[in-house]
Amino acid sequence: LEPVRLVDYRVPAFLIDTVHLDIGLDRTQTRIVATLAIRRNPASEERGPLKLDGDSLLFVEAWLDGVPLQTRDCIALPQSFTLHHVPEGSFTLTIETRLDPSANTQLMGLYRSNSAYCTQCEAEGFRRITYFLDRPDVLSVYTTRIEASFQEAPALLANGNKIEDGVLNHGRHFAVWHDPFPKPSYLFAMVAGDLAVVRDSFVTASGRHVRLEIYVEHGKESRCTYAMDALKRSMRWDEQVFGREYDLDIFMIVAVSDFNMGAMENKGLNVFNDKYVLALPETATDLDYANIEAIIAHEYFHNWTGNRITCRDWFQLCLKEGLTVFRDQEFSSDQRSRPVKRINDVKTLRSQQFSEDGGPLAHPVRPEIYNEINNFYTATVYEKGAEVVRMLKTLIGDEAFGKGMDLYFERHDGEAVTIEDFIACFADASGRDLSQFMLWYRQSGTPEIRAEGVWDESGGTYALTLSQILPATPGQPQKQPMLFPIRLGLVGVKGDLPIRLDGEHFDGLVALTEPQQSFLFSDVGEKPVPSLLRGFSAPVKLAVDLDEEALLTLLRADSDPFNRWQAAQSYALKLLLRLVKDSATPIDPRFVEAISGILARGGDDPAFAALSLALPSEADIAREIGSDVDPQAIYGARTKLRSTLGSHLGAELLRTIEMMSIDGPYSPQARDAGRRSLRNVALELACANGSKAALAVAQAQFDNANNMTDEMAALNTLALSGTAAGEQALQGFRERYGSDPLVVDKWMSVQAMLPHETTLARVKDLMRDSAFSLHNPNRVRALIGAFSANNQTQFNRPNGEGYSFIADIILSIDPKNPQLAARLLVAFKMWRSLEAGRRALAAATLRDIAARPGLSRDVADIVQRSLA
Ligand code: HT7
Ligand code: ZN
Repeated sequence: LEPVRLVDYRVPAFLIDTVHLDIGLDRTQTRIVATLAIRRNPASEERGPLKLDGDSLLFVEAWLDGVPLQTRDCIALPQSFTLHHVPEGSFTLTIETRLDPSANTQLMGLYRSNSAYCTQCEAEGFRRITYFLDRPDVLSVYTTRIEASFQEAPALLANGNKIEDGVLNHGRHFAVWHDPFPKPSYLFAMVAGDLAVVRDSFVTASGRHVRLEIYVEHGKESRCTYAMDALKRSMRWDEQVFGREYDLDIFMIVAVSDFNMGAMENKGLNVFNDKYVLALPETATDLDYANIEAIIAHEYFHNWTGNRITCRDWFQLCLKEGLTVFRDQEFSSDQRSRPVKRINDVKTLRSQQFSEDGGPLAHPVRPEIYNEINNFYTATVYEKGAEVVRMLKTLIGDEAFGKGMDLYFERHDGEAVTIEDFIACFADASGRDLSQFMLWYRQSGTPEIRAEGVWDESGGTYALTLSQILPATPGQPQKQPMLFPIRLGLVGVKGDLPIRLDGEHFDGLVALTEPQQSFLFSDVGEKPVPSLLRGFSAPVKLAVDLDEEALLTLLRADSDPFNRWQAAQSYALKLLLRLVKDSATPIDPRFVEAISGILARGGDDPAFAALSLALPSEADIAREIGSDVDPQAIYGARTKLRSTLGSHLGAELLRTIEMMSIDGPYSPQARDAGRRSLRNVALELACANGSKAALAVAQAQFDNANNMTDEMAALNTLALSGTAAGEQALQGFRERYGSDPLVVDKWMSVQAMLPHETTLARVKDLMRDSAFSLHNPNRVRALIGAFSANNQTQFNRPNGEGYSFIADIILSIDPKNPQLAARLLVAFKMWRSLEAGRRALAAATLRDIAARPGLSRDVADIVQRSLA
């Protein structure tokens, strides 16, 4: 593999000012004629030939300023096009290529999904459509003419505004779209097909009328209501909170069923995985609704953070992704409950990103080297990237952050920029030196913050010492001390103590910049419990020795909701770690009492109570243990604790289930979703000891639910029970929803995640189900991905069967869809932390994959880094 390095970045030797694409659609013989207005880049010193990128292209013919090129003038290969003698000044180069969209199984470039044609160009898919300078710092104005059979594709869509359409001979028709905003090729999109459309409109703050259109398969129109509503709320929120208005006359979303990721922010024409558009109460869960809201917002917000201001090169991916995740998190926090959203985001960060950062695939938020860019759409770039933006806001304050964002939009609109350009706006807006902060973009690994406090009763002071430990990560054995915003307070029995720092009013925030630093708090009249890292103010592991009593104080009296939740988690984790070591450890009655207290107060904030009741996951426990992990022992410990809670709190759990029931029609709003989440966490705990009464409640819920959230929760609980009723419920569900792929996906996932000995055989059986296909990423992720990423005991079966099963699937998917195969392989990211037997089997499996000839670059890159 030939790596690409940040240090090798050079400005492009040529610029392409305009692109005219003429696309003649045909299932197997699509004709592309691209006319590019090209000139040398005055900022470049290179004087050589023009070399355009290509990927598996079939060249037909080329013209220079309208004159056909001869074979001696240029070389056209599948992977590149070179023009030897470049004219002075501007010139037009026209190139014709042929494509077979129906043979495109990679889902990059122009491909077919169901009966529609669609494109995916990020990161390097445009070069699979035509030869181009396929890099994000080449910005061009695009005009796209699409021609197709009217019967096959009545809808012809591309970026920008439609400027012309018309009917042609032989049942064909055409449309011409013009996008006035210069953009990189990765934001190009075209869709054509026989699709239904749902229309609405939006009036911007300055009074401009924007047409809104969502395109879906016929018959799915009624499932778009929530997505359309989320879109309008996103548009308004971006105006109100970031001062950003939409800029074209039309905004379109197309839902397709074959898609490698969640969605794509193409200018004016977002393409979505249909899973993140389609929702009805009877087909989508509360989580689906929340995801739809967040992803619709995320892609819409890219219009400014990503499209109007884009990345100079792919190393800067977090410039658009980290910032846009931060923006979508803020949006969801404003639409729903801020503390609940924060807790959920931190749960995701810890489970996805901390595990990545602690293993062989660790990389900085802004990587400096890559083999395959598609493998860098990671939790580190997205989720840790968002945390870095959040820390920036915490450090410089809301006002300076707002000014910095305004400056960014003002200074860089229409440009392709770097993280340095972004951070300079905040340094200028705040007057702060942010050079140490930049290390967050350069140093990989999850820092550990150790905290020790000493209370001096006689002087009423509390000395807090914080130190930072920066673990070695691949390619980074040594690190420089980083800057951490640490929000904190000191908590007494009745709540936060009004303390001072160095004799001054304390605003709740300290900055840790040295390897070790001490802070002296005064006015501390009672023995305090430190509440550190409030709101999870930095993406770190916090090591602080708090005993059970201290955790109970935080649980009861901390003013910070995040740390109240964290106290419950830390308490449970302590208990679980002891149980993993010794399964005979008795369950601490104070913990059971604390859980009972959470249940009793559950009605005050059900969503928060649900989060506090949910025990740390098996993966959370594994991460905490860190090495020589035995997934079966973890499962045993967690099962014992759940079952004990179920036995001790049975009556209270049943009461909560009853209290949280909702009369009336389903609403996806946070209030009702919170009640359902508490009810369903309680249901799961109540059934954990096999209680007949609780299982009967689950059965009734399964039979009578008026929404998919409750139905799925009941199905999951029944299936987990391993009873005949569970099997019957699974069968009944399949019969009820057999023709709805997105619902059948849920049914597959529930079964793939069962921690039962029989699950691997069940998954193999399900692969033979008529609804399953190895060609569709959603189906693969629902069954195979759920098994490898979310079934700790069965994927990590002690005899290695889980590993070899997944390896075989990866190898069979790789030739068709390398991106999908590479993502499945990431399931092995924690292999080094397993106990010796499983570790050896996982390593052997990875070595076996690595030795196969003809691996894609995507899979070869992940497997090599995993083994390094
Ligand atoms: N910016 C989008 C990334 C994306 C993508 C990347 C590689 C291959 C396929 C892809 N589909 C979408 C999604 C986003 O972050 O908004
Ligand atoms: Zn994004």
